[in-house]
Amino acid sequence: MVLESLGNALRNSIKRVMNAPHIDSNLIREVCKDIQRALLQADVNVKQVLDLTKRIEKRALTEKPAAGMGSGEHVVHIMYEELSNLLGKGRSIELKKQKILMLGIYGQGKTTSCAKLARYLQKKGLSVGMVAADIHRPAAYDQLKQLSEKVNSKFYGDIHAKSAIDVVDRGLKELSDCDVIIIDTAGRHKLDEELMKELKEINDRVKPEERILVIDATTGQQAKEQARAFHENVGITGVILTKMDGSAKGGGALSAVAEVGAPIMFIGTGEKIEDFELFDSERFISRLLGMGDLQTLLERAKETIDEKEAEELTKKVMSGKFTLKEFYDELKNVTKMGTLDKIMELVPLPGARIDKDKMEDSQRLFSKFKVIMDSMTEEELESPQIIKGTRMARIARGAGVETKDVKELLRYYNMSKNMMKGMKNRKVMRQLMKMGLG
Ligand SMILES: Nc1nc2c(ncn2[C@@H]2O[C@H](COP(=O)(O)OP(=O)(O)OP(=O)(O)O)[C@@H](O)[C@H]2O)c(=O)[nH]1
Ligand SMILES: [Mg+2]
Repeated sequence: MVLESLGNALRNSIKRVMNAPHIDSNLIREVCKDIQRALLQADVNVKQVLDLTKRIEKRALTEKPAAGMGSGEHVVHIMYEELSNLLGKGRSIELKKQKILMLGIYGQGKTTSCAKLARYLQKKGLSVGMVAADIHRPAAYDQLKQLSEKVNSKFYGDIHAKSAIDVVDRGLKELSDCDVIIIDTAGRHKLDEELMKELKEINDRVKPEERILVIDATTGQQAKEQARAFHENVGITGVILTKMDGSAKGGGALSAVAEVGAPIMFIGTGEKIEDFELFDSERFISRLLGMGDLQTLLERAKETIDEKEAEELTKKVMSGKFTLKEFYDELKNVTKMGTLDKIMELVPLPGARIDKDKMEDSQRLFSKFKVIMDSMTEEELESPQIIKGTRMARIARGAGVETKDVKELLRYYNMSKNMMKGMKNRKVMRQLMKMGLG
């Protein structure tokens, strides 16, 4: 994976902190130096690295650990938070009628990402059309056209067009019945004034809700400057990080993301259309730093910090709000945190016994449920009772499963819902909330 060696180096720093008999300012300074070196080697921008490590050092030296947290855990938690700040929280794209402009320099994966995004939105129930506004490279038209056939989306392009603006104008008219229109643009270099001008014109004409910058994770230091140029010209609303499956250092792309301050929306993890994931910063950093200890630590930190939040959630669920969305969050947390066995000890979920072998089956089953829920619309997640007949068939098709699997998911959901309703013991409830079951 991209950022592999950065991850290794950071994991070593964590080990060092966690294994130290006691934490003093010398150790903190040394560890900050280690982190600095690791980030610089990974190609993260120098100024950002210095700012980041200075903040970690300052906080580690001055902030007191939360109650119940050891001083080693406290320092690691600060590291985690500061790295998260560098990457931002991420944001998922809204499922609504809109126009999306895709931009970025040459060969970053714009055209491929157009198709990946189209497929994602279609699975959510939106109709999508794509416009080939890259008129500078003749093959770009064919590439997008073929991809649109592959994902079954509408397409507009004109192989003989002389102006990108004309293509966009006509494309918007042709595809006006689509919910979402994705506009693929030509790859450009930030110094290419002509192409930047064209992009600004397209942006002024289309007034797209989203202007998504596509950044290849293998781009080095120059990624930051390029990202800034796009941001100054059109204002970036989100980022897709591509080629995360490679073995590049990746820090250049992270610097670019921090530079424009726009949230990462998706990551591309391969050349195939389905190699596309929603960006989840907590999961991403956990993966980078190694799960295990970190996950336990984060849960503990959450327990102390999120008491209030847990209280809110408890109220919400106690008042009967438990739609598929809450169920989804529950499954996400369960599978992410590996707390399934703990939950099983507390809640006898029917069909999933504490048996170790069965546990793996449950994990697999829950992963399948997540894929199925990814194929649902917001409306269906909010009001699962409307999922019948053709809706059910569409969801099953989108998720590549059979309708009986969708039915099984709904059965589990209903069981959980009844269980939640029946649960009157606040204490157990609170405990469950903390573990993410709600
Ligand atoms: N491994 C990997 N390859 C990718 C990914 N995304 C795109 N690619 C590959 O990167 C190459 C360039 O992708 P394109 O989508 O054509 O890039 P582009 O930004 O549209 O390129 P231009 O239009 O020439 O500027 C292709 O070979 C893609 O298959 C990814 O997430 N992982
Ligand atoms: Mg392209």
